[in-house]
Amino acid sequence: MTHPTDLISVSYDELTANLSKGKIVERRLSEIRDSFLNPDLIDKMPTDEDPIVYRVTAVEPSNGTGDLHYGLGIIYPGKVGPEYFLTKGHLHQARETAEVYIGLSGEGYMLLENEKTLETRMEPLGKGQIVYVPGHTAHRTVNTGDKPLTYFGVYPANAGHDYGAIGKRNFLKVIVEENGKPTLKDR
Ligand code: S6P
Ligand code: ZN
Repeated sequence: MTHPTDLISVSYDELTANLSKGKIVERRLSEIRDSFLNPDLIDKMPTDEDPIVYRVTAVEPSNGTGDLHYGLGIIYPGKVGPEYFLTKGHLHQARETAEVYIGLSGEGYMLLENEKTLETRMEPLGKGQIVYVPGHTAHRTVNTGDKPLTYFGVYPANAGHDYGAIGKRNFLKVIVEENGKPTLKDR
């Protein structure tokens, strides 16, 4: 398998998660309203704006067996009620595929939910932290700080995204601010 040489080397900025190349996906609050515990609170927010909650730039150099894709993400600071800004979250279409995340700047957590045991973990993801997401694990990233959270994630090229399974019922647990601290609670 030959790889396009223009994607062998890419530069990035750890504070903005901007990449010199890649496919950009932006998610605004209105698009992911059902990811939140209380979407009705969005309608009551004192602004007519529809802010960008997060942006991901993905680099997909090749799609052969053994190839890898990666992305840089930025989640802006913000909350809907007590719940911090978050990503939609997904399982991989190829359920057995794992992923490694590396925190680049800011403060946050990953919510990991095993689809078989339904066990949930809340793992720190900020600058200096690495999270291994095993296969069969729904994953969502949450910005619990007051600055953007940026991160790098690398995954097998065949992983794919399955938003449907988790989108239907959402994650079983939420990360909300309680007594000024990020806290894991039942939905
Ligand atoms: C891809 C990887 C990340 C997410 C990104 C946005 O496997 O896990 O690049 O795509 O964090 O989350 P989501 O749930 O909107 O894809
Ligand atoms: Zn993933």
